[in-house]
Amino acid sequence: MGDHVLRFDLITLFPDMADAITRHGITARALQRGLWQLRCWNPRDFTRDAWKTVDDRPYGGGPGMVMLAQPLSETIAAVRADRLGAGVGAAPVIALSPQGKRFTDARARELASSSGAILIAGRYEAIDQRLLDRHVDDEWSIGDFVVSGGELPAMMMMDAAVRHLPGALNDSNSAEQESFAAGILDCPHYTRPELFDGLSVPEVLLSGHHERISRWRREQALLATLRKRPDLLEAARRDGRLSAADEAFISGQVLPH
Ligand code: 9WO
Repeated sequence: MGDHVLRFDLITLFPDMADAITRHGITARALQRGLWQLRCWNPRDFTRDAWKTVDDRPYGGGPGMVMLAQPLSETIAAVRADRLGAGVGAAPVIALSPQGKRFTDARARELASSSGAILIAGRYEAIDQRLLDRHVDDEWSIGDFVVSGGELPAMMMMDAAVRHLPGALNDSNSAEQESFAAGILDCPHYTRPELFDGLSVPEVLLSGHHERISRWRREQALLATLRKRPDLLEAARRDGRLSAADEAFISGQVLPH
């Protein structure tokens, strides 16, 4: 680990969709700085018929179309050869599917410190099972819902990973300060003006008293976690990530029923 570039290979019928992360914001800047790489591969370029067919009707009948195994298989072979030629490390083939393992911030961090992944973004109703059986190492899900294709889930995973690369964010350690790194939720944030729509900025944030501000932020984060995600607070307690001061503050809180 450490001695490699983070490279993603995205297999998709809609490579232009990757513009969402290659042309905008933090992920685009990190790409320009050479912190990570993305190559898109279109299975349509690996078809063998004059019509460039990438899908066909399902055996056994039923609605929708199924992605052909052959164009995907040859795309994966081309990706592997290209990665080898580029001298980047081998990478697992991952399909995006609601049946997969849940993608978490912990997985995003692991991904960021790896050689990357070959991501298969399916379209239509499904991918031929034999392609999955032969070539896919893992299936990952971003949640229990169905979307029209694997591209958006793949991009969310890449974005989440890239944010963890050293130097990707302006503030050197802001990824580590973010809610899920600490395992509890974020505190509220405020900017100008001091009064908006009858609501004031909490006095403590205007005090200039850094110790009080830190304590307030920690307490607000604990409070938000207690109210919105008690499961995360329980996990933090179990892992010994709550101080005596944290526990004292939590004990003083009364939950609304
Ligand atoms: C597998 C699967 C299993 C149960 C129900 C739906 C399923 N879709 C797939 C699959 O591989 N789908 C391909 C990608 C083709 C159809 C659109 N695809 C997709 C991926 N829809 N939703 C996702 C997805 C991916 C990651 N996290 C949430 C949803």
